[in-house]
Amino acid sequence: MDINGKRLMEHINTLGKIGIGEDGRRIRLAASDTNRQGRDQVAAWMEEAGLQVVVDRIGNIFGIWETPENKGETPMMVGSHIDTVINAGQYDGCLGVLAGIELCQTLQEQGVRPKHPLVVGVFTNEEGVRYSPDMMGSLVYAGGLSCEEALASVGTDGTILGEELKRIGYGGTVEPGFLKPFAFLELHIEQGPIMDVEGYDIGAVENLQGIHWQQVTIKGAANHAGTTPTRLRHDAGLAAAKVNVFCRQMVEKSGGVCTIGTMDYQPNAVNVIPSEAKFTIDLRNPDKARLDGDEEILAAYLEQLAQEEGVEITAKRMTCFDPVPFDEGICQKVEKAAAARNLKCRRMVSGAGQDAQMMARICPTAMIFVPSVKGISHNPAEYTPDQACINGANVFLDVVREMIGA
Ligand code: HGY
Ligand code: MN
Ligand code: MN
Repeated sequence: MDINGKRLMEHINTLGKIGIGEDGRRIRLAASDTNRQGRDQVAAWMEEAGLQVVVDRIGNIFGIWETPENKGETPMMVGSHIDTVINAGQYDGCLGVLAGIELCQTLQEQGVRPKHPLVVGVFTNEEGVRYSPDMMGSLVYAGGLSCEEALASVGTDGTILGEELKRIGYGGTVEPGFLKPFAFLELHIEQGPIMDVEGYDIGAVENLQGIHWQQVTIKGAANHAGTTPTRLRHDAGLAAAKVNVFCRQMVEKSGGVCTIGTMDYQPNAVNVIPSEAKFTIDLRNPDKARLDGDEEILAAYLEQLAQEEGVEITAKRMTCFDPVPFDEGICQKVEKAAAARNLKCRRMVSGAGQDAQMMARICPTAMIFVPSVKGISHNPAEYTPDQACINGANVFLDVVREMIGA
């Protein structure tokens, strides 16, 4: 049995068009108007596939396929996210959601009556670009963050998530966690270069690296760019640049990765020494001890730097997620299904944060990766060939069929 590859790719390409602005950038930030358009489209496809659509209080959407024969049995859940970063690709998250709906459609068309219900989840704010932390909807669902706290989170634009969800019509009533699945499986693009470079079709994802986000504020002294001698400067911008270079040298030793993806200078004028630099540090490592070690090394460096540059440095924790091991049994099912289809499969570690890492808190969980060409992601050049998406969705179908007794 195969999924309907043509239909899946049509859905991916249609959803991919939603949220492209005049400047050609694809942006569907959590709870924004373009996110609503994407949500409406996915909910419509869920209804077309005969799924019961339910929205919980943090705006997670669930498409439930239950039959008279399996009603009341514990469900399996699949799914991912459709919110994006800024100037995003079209496969990140969307493949997992749309392939989940495709599985339900294919199984129904083939007259299959599974022993367990199948639920397709679309989690709110996986990217964490507008509201922090990332993987928020699945974290709340898994009980790792209170719904009230999440709804009260303030966005980078000063909006309140709960109000935005209501405004776009996705402030649901059902309590997050209302369904306890016996397993969760997420199909996702690798977003890194390994599978493409090494020529693998399928990744059986066995764990996911730890992620620490923090916001750092450096306060120096604004002064004239021309008249202030170097030795008398308290340049917040220079200090921020030193932090970036230090972090790169630090992670080269620890085998982690570090990204300073946002930077806000004040007063941000060409001829004024920056009085303030506010930025985020995204630190990741598959090894918890090394990740925690880097955090300590960085904290000590910030203290030393404040002395050296005569600036004030404060750091505020945004997220702290440990590495997550996935379910060995499900990984073996993925490998077996790939082999049966003569697809080259290898074990993978997820470099990216995923909704699956949160669902692993409440049930046996794993992921299936498909290659990203040149490893490009969080970038409009993100690309996975149609056949690679279809291969992944077919392996996804085989594993889910085995697990729900279809
Ligand atoms: O940050 C991440 O790794 C994910 O894309 N939210
Ligand atoms: Mn993703
Ligand atoms: Mn992403």
